[in-house]
Amino acid sequence: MRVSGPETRSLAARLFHSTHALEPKIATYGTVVDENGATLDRGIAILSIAPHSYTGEDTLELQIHGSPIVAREVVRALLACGARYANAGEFSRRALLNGKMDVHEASAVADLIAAESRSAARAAAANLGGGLAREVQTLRSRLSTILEELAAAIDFPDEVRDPDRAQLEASLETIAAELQRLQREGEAGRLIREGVGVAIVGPPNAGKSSLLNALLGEDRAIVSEIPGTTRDTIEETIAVDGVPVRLIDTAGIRAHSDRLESAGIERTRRALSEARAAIVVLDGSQPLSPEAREVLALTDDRSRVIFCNKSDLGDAGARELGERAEVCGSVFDSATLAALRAALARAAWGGKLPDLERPHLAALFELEAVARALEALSRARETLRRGEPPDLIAGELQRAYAALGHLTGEAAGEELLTKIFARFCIGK
Ligand SMILES: Nc1nc2c(ncn2[C@@H]2O[C@H](COP(=O)(O)OP(=O)(O)OP(=O)(O)O)[C@@H](O)[C@H]2O)c(=O)[nH]1
Ligand SMILES: [Mg+2]
Repeated sequence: MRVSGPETRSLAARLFHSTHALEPKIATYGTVVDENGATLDRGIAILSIAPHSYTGEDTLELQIHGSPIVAREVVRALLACGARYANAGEFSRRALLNGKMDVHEASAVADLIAAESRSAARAAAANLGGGLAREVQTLRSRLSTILEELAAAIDFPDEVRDPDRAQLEASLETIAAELQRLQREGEAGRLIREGVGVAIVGPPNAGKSSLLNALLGEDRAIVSEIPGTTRDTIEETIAVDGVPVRLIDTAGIRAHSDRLESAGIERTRRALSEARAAIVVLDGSQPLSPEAREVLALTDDRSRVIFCNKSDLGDAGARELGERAEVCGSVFDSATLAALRAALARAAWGGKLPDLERPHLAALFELEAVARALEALSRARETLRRGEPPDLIAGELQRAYAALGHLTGEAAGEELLTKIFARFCIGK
């Protein structure tokens, strides 16, 4: 149990009794009593003195035996002595207000608590120490130096010469390149946290459910030689290179007396709309059926992997597709599955992800701020190339500068803070 705030020490003196006086950061064994001095439990108390604590305030941590009844009694005694319940994320919020962490680190704490996979937890942990704010601050001060030069040229056109345009262009380009790297890493972080949907589509009996089962390593979906086995959409998540991939197995598009069933087309469309990429499973041993052609047409404008299955039975379809078939083989073959995973990673997120061991953009507002800064920078460079006057360039650079302020916390408004801390649970 944690208590934070200026009254912490007097609370500790009232509710925790020990033969040893509480010393900062020393675990001390003693008795937890209620407001009337009645014993509630025996346990450990650790006192931290401002500013050397998580919140930057005096903080008391009580380690008790953990029975819900005893815990409730201790809380009741704390409340009786004037403490109150923390709001969601209030400890981290106070830490932020007391300068113990920046907005970015506070978001990282929320991400770490919410992490659902090891790679997501590791990515969030890379952000815990801060560091991104410093990196962004460096870029910002480079922008501010340029702005000062421009301002001098604008204010004293007779005494100060316009900055060298080629040099200016080069500086802006390096700043933009740095921001683009931050953007790429930030997007990789989002992928790892949030994952992607991948639709498995194709004609009936092509082996879609067999593929889902094979990638999952268990018999989740019913597989049979009767076309139309899968009726409802089945979803399961696997990890590909640390990215959670939500596989969506669909019922195939069926033909009834020469006509393609419209409900099947609709189902496939719906699954595709929820997915970032598709695996088109075709029976590569057979010539392409009208159903196969329909699925190819439906996925033509999407990120997709065309997979010719059942190579053990023949290659009529695979030959017809030629180069377009990215992976040919069988779901029963492990090399085929490895090739499919790699092709899937390429189709869904362009293959290799940047290394996320170091601080990277994580929250949506951070990515948006960088995107805004990049847009303003690109407009500034455009203005520069057109040979427009320095004040127009300065206007755009100011916008880029302001946008980056959201990342260093300077421009973090109340609304943003509320959004960040709303994701926390009580007392974190
Ligand atoms: N020989 C061979 N048979 C396969 C292969 N992949 C799948 N099958 C078989 O093909 C049949 C259909 O497989 P499913 O996975 O049910 O096909 P589906 O695409 O999900 O079919 P629907 O749900 O009916 O749309 C099953 O009998 C599988 O065992 C393969 O690579 N080689
Ligand atoms: Mg199926």
